[in-house]
Amino acid sequence: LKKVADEVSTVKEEKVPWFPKKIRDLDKCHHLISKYEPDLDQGHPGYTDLEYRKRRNIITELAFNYKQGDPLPRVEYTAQETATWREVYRKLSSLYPNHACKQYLDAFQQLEKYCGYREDSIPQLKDVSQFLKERTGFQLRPAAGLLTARDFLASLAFRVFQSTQYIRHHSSPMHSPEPDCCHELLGHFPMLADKEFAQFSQEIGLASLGASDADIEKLATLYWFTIEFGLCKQNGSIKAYGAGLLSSYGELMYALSNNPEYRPFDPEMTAVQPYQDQTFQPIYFVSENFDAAISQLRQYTLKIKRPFSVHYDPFTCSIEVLDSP
Ligand code: NLE
Ligand code: FE2
Repeated sequence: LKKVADEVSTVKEEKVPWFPKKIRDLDKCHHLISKYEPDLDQGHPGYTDLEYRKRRNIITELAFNYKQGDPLPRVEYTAQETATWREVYRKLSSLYPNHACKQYLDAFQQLEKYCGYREDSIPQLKDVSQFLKERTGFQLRPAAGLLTARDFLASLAFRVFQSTQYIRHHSSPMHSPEPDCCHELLGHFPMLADKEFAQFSQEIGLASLGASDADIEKLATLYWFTIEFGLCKQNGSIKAYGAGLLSSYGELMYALSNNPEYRPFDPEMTAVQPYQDQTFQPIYFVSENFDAAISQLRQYTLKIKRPFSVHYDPFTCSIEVLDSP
């Protein structure tokens, strides 16, 4: 596997990690964290299923060969894959009305109405990308698996969301330790159809560009406990807005069962809370409401120190780097 890029550039005599400046540079932001791949992890439900591993490799190959601007590849999903999707979709859509936050429910309804979301076929990235582009300017790009936080966050700066296209193993529909198309389609994309959330996602991406490893680590932890596993209060009850919950019916039920530990969301504390990604989370952070979560995260990202500032030019889809005054 490829090594994380360690090219450096010099701004005001400080070493700044390389970061993409043009949307095309995202072709270089595809470094994987491979610990959960079925070929390598003996605990993966697909480890002993050679058929599944072969299929995964075909689909990840599409992502490895993808270049910015190419049409998004379509995948002909098999009957077994569609059956897994059907089970996940059915179960989750019965839980959403009680467990998902309002912003999610609104967007999910739109996706069902205008973007072909339904239980008997797996939506294609190409169609969802076009839908999101029209709503919030977000576009999708195929990813081969779990990316490094630096690469994943950098793409958000361009309103690009890197998305896997293979599906979880049929033996464990209720939870997957790694991202798969159920996670992207049901967890992330509805939230990316929300204008406010899309704006904030780009801001967190911009804040990550050229940030130190320590700051990236904290941003990734915050991302984990909010965008992946965040809960918020709405009309007196606790709802999920995190993608990792909204794509796993096992964990969604668990997270709202009153059994785990709940802590109030506070970015400074949350940013240093250790986490694991193999099974359900023992702790969830709860925000007073959805907007509060976003504005607290925003405040946090504004405090990250860099010897320069960045500005996104939407006409050229590129980053302008400005020296700090
Ligand atoms: N646990 C999630 C799911 O089953 O959909 C995926 C989390 C990916 C970070
Ligand atoms: Fe995710």
